[in-house]
Amino acid sequence: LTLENGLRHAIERHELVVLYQPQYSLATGAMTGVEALLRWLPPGRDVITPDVFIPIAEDSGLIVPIGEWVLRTACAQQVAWKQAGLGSLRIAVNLSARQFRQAGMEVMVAQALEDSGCDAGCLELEITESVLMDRPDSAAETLQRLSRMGVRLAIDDFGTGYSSLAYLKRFPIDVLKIDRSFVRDIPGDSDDAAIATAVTALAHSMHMSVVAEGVETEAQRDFLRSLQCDYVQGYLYSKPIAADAVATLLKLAL
Ligand code: G
Ligand code: G
Ligand code: MN
Ligand code: NA
Repeated sequence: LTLENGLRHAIERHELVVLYQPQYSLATGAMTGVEALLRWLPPGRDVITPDVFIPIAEDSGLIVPIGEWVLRTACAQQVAWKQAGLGSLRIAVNLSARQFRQAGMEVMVAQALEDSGCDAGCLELEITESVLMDRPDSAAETLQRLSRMGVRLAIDDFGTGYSSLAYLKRFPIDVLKIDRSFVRDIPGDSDDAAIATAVTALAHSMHMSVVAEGVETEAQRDFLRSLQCDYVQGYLYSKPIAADAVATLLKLAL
């Protein structure tokens, strides 16, 4: 209850911070995008990570205004980097179940894009398999509306949830994110190597891109490159960092 009450005022008290984890193209080595990752900094306390407060935000419904704030913040940041001459990065934003199911959520997304001036094609929304599988018919309709707006759709933590491969055919998904639990032990673990190989091949054969998460070693990166995995993110490249630190990295690469 204490956390919930604190969270209730976190936006207006400026206690929420969006960090950005860079994503790199394995083909070119360039930073092509970032994933927006929320942090909560209550006064006089250590930072609280989303694993702790997202479930509270979800249960209380606070995820709806918080999620909208994250989306608007990330879209505004995308435009700020572009206007600073740092290029047009793709921004990936996580959507929780309740947010995704909120009636008219695609109208909220459209408004956030319009108000910020961010191109729809630069926004990628990350959804987990369980969110899609719970009510597949209404999920399909929401995804179709978002897709028609030009927003890219990614499945987060791919392979870890309950899912059916049939939904990949049915839903307009653009990106599969290989969960870091499958990346951790590649290339040594033959099962994980087989899963990473199969997910990449499946994605490409269905005209989707692949992002590998949790890349921490050069051996993991080299193996993913050999699979022609498209994008990587992880501590080998960068942990989630503040927007100005992203700008610094982009300037170094100019
Ligand atoms: O950044 P970190 O590794 O601590 O994130 C932990 C989890 O919190 C991840 O599963 C991530 O998807 C989720 N998360 C981070 N930021 C957001 C957000 O803005 N909205 C939602 N719904 N989930 C988030
Ligand atoms: O579930 P989702 O993929 O949205 O969560 C991303 C989470 O993974 C974030 O909390 C982020 O801090 C964390 N993360 C990002 N890169 C790495 C990594 O290389 N190793 C580990 N262990 N965690 C990572
Ligand atoms: Mn994610
Ligand atoms: Na993930």
